[in-house]
Amino acid sequence: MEKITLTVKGMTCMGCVKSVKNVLEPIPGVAGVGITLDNGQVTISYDAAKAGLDQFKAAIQDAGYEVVSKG
Ligand SMILES: [Cu+2]
Repeated sequence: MEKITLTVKGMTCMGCVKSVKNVLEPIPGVAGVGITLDNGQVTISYDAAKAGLDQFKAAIQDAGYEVVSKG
């Protein structure tokens, strides 16, 4: 199981947190999503054989948020 932390810009309330969670959790291979609203940190636990960064980025961007950095 891999774990990655991304910094996401644009989340301003718990609704945003929920939106981001909702687009990441259904991705096959994603085992868990943890989000800290204060600093925009999104931590994803996933199976690297099934999912990856490009997919996470695309999903977050499609939801209307910006991935500003990895780590
Ligand atoms: Cu919001």
